[in-house]
Amino acid sequence: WVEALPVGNGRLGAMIFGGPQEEQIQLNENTVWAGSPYNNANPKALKALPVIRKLIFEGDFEKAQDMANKDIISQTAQGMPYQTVGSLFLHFPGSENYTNYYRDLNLSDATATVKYDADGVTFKRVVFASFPDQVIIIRLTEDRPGKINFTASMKSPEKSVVSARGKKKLELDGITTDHEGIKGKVKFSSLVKVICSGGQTTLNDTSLSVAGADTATIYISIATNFINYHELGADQLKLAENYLSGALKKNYTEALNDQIAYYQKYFNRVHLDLGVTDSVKNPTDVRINDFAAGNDPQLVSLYFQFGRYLLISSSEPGGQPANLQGIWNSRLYPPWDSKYTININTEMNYWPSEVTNLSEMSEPLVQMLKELSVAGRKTAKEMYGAGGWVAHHNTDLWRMTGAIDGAYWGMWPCGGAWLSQQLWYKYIYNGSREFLSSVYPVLKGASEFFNNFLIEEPEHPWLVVCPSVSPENSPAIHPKYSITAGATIDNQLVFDLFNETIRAADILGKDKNFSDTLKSKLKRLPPMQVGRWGQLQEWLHDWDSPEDHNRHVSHLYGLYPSNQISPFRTPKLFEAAETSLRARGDESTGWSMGWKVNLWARLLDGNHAYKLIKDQLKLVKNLDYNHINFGAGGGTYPDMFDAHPPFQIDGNFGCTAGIAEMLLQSHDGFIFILPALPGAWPEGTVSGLKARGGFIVYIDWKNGKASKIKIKSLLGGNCRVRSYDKLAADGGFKLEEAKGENPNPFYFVPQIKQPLISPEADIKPVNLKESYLYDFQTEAGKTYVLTLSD
Ligand code: FUC
Repeated sequence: WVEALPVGNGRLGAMIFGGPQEEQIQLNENTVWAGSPYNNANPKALKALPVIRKLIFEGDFEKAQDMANKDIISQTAQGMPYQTVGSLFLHFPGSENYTNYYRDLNLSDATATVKYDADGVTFKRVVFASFPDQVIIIRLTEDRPGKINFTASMKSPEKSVVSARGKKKLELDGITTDHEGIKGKVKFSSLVKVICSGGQTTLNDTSLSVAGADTATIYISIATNFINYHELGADQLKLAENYLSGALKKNYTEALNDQIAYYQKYFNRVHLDLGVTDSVKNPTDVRINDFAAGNDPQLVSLYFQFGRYLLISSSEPGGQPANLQGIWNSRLYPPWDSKYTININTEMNYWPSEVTNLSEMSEPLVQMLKELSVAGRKTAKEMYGAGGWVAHHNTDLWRMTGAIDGAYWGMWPCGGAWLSQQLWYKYIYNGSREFLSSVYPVLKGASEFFNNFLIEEPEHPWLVVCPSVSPENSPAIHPKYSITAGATIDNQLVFDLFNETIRAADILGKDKNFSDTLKSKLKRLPPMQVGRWGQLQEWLHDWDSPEDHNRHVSHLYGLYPSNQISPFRTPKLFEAAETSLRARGDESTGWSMGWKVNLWARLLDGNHAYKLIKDQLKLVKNLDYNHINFGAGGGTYPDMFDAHPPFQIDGNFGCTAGIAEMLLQSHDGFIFILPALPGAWPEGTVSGLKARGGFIVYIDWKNGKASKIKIKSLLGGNCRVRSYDKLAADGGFKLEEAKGENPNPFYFVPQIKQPLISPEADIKPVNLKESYLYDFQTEAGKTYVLTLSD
């Protein structure tokens, strides 16, 4: 399965195995999940809350965690799995002795091709998932007429029935499974229709055969009875028929051209060229295997574009957000249910969305946030007696918002705070007041929850999130107990959330009193602290161990994706973050390494970021799902899917975002050109990356120096640029040395309180490479050119 190639249109996904004798097309539809509408709040939480808080403040973590396990963690369902529809099989008789076998996935037009010769004939299959027509299309051709012979059948591990006779097509009808006491009620229908030129089609009871055709076009349509997260009842068969009859109105070429045009509108926005060597002639798995020791910069640009391809293919407006496996899953019980883990993984899926110019693709996440803000409002009230809305560390198709999986992992009420960051990113990259106004209630609701939930801890006293955890980690002094108060990531998340809500309210002219309340609470949040070995503290107390190699690096949220830690504004925290990251180590699970590419890019260390890319682009040779050690360290499968292991898509997305972050940053009050370029990429071109404030950037570099920069302004306003190289304006505009704060309203850099430094901490001064900072005024729609000055 991890050698098969993925296609998708956000709603439908298919994995193409590409066998000459037997083709398997494994199918997914993004609402095929076990269970049915439910929520899983634990009503005992309300009474237990003050007791658990008291235990935590007294340092009795064991009792506090035991109690949270019973009274806060859900005692009902722990999340539903995302499930496969099943597979379409095409059996080709006479293809046993094939030669010249070839298959590919073409990222430039989103088609997958299989070719081979058999019996003196060249056979070809092209597969794509059409967004405009909402079906998957397979085209079979050969170079000698009348040679296409095959039998099509379907199989599903779900409770299902396949029928064909009398229907003029294959039909698979199924229903998803019950899970943890929640009845499986998602009904789905998949229809397979074959249109041939020449030859004969025969329908049997459960299969369909084609003999002697010149060409065959196979349409796969899938629909479910899902209406929304709290409602089922749509007519899946009718919907599937509608998709199919709509698609059949076009001929194959029209359908292909429409899909390519749709796809390329997004995909072609960004080009990345890091150079090409002879390695590109090798198959992809060989290239991945050779990457670390070889010279194959094109594999990095390919991996980068594969990430963009995956986002376009797995997250389309109107569909569900990309889950742990995007939309591709062959199982009924995939790892971690292939659901939404929102203490890092779902957020990471969307890290490339703004910077790689695919803002539209986060629409499903925005929709999910709107739904969570409704489902989570009930949970906030029921569990914590708080206003606003809450989500814990996981959710699923049904937008469950209770705490799951045991308090060690699940006692984290900050999923909503982290996910909501995407709303703010969308605003500051694209500048739409209308968008901000449409999501303001979600942002405000997330803040309302913390406004109620924050509690004063007895020591300092600061306002903290309690009970909580620093995701999936515990201090060395009590390794069995993660439960805590005031974990650094929580402080950072609430800090961002409050600042953004205040700012949004101000822009929209709303909620002055509420903003004032948030402002006064902001001042009482714990500051980031530097601990005894110079590290950024993960917890409120100096508990970090330099031996801790946990894959989660939650406290570094402040460095990336957030902008609270900066070499220019908070140099001590910047040093401390580096100390923490270095101690955590490089090699880890896939997503952890993806995160670290971004973190080293933010630390302005391109060579270290590149080292992590090398760790990530290591070929995974163990493809045996049944014998995988889930914690054994990541890498890349032959089809370029990221290995947690097993496959988890966040690593692909995290690393894609990281590659962009090495070439362009815009979080620190300016656009930083080539902030973390590694020695391995002395020359190259990148075009179409997006910066905050609505700037589209083109960079050409040679000998490690930016030689030409073009910046297109979408919104107008001041453009501030930082570069290691001295620049000059090319054209009639004035480039000035920048001073003071950037007046561009989208370059919002919140003020951070001075960090608390432990007396033993040894902080080296930040040693920054010299750089230049410029300002110039832009007009919306205009492009500005900067060149290297001598
Ligand atoms: C958390 C992580 C795992 C994995 C899972 C989906 O439990 O710690 O590494 O990503 O989510």
